[in-house]
Amino acid sequence: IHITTSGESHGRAMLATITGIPSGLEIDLDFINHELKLRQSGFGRGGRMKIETDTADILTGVINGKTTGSPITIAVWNKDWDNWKDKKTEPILTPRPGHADLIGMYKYGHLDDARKVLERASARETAARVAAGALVKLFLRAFKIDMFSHIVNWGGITPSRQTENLTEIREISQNSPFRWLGTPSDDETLTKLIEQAMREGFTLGGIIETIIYPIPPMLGSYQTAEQKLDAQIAASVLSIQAIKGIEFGLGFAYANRPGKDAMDAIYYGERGYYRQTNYAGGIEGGMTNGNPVVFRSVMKPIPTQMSPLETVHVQTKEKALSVKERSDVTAVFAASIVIESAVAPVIANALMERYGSDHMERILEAFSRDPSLQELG
Ligand code: EPS
Repeated sequence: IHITTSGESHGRAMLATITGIPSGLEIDLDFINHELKLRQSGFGRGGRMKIETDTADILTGVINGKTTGSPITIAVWNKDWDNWKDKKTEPILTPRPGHADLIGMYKYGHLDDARKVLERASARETAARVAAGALVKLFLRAFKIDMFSHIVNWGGITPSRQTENLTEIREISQNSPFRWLGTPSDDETLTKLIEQAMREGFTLGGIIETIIYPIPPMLGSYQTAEQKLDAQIAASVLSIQAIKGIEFGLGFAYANRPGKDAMDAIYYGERGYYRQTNYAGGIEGGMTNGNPVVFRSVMKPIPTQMSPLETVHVQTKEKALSVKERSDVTAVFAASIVIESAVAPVIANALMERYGSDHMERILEAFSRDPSLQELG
């Protein structure tokens, strides 16, 4: 599966072209649209989210509700296009720190206006990624592979409720307005912080934990650098706007432990091999080991600030303040959906490498015949 997106934030549409989806996959459009809706959710989004109601318009590759094996094109039409198509915009000559503006202007020869850079660099692009990623999630669902994310740090606030129980984490976080384990009092603290950010013109980032479970073992490989599943997941997550880091399992906390307390001891019982811990975050040697795949991604605060930052006017080279653009105050909730969408094709590709890639029925059949799946638990 390969996904390419195209489109500008205020252009006609955000598009995704998806190649490599096998034939015979049933398309659940409601699911895709629900994912798009989730991407638009969360307290702290900007005015644009009031304009858009993102939905997926599948233009190619699906006939009678099923994929044909041909390239799929999805359009998410920008409603805001109507407001922008005849708009005369002032050139942007004061690049925003933290954004692609300055380097993009030089790289692509847009020294007359950063708008040509920011229209594409904008996180609006993630609408197309989520449409495509949701379709890939449907593929994963056919193999009972599931994933969800929850926020473990939002603007420096960590939810006071903690649990290791995945069912509990899922239930609480997926029903929380902040997609976290926060108590009502945590929700209130965070609401106040976001309101303060709105008032004072600053932005907020956070940390998102993603859990992929159930997930079969043996996805990925230690054979080559490209096949290592953790490396592929990291690459996909780091390709998302504003994501600056990722850690698997114990992650950076590995540094504080002796090796004897940092590996997941192996046991064998009635249901095959099992572990009592999951420090590895479900991946050993670049391969899934059957335990939940767990990783955390950090999102920096959105660089567009309503309280402008110091910058330089690219023509006069004089000190200036960065341009104020309508934006979100915080989009950590949205990022959690985007992360899942970015990772879904990585998992799907690893699965198809093992079980085939042409036709759903044949892939499902090869999957159900794999004898080692039982042993590995
Ligand atoms: C976004 C739409 C954009 C931004 C945001 C993401 O809408 P507009 O530019 O029209 O306000 O709100 O983009 C950014 C945060 C960014 O840094 O570019 C969306 O649909 O997610």
